Amino acid sequence: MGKFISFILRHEPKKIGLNLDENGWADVDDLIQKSVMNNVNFTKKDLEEIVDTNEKKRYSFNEDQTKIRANQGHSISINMEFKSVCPPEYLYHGTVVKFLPSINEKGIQKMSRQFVHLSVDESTALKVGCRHGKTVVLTICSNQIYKDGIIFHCSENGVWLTDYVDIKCIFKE
Ligand code: HQG
Repeated sequence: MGKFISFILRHEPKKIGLNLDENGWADVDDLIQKSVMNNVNFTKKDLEEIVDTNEKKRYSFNEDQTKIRANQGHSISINMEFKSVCPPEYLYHGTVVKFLPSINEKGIQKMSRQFVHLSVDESTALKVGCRHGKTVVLTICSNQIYKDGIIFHCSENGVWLTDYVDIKCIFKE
């Protein structure tokens, strides 16, 4: 169910005929109804449990719990109204060995997502990277990038987001 919600709220709401507003919010009743019509059955209580217990805090309700959205990770174009924030000196990007030649040539790109995703610590980055294969954690000189005028955001669930990381900003010992 978590995977389904993630897919719908981040990538393909149209798959079940759901509309997200410009800030990524879906109407909770509409989401439940359209999911049921597509043979995915859950209740509002199930959604509340997912929002509360998801280990990465991937989703949030609005104040009166009539709307839900993913906190980050979108490939569809929505405006999360993220503020620009000063990042810590270093952030981490978990990737895999097979992507390194391309990253070394082109830098870290957002690929299919709205942003490049960066982690606050190495162990989180390791978990992100291992989804794709043999993991490598890259240390990013985030504060340096910020000083160069590049904007950073931090999502509700603590994932750092930016547009692009140039290879010169990947820390090498
Ligand atoms: C790589 C999960 C070749 C990049 C995670 C990554 C995260 C390049 C892959 C969130 C490249 C994209 C996002 C280049 C970047 N050449 N490969 N120039 N630049 N890449 O899944 O960061 O669990 O879109 O290193 O926890 O892995 O779903 O991004 O390996 O927070 O909540 O291209 O997804 O969140 O992969 O993960 P992804 P990501 P959830």
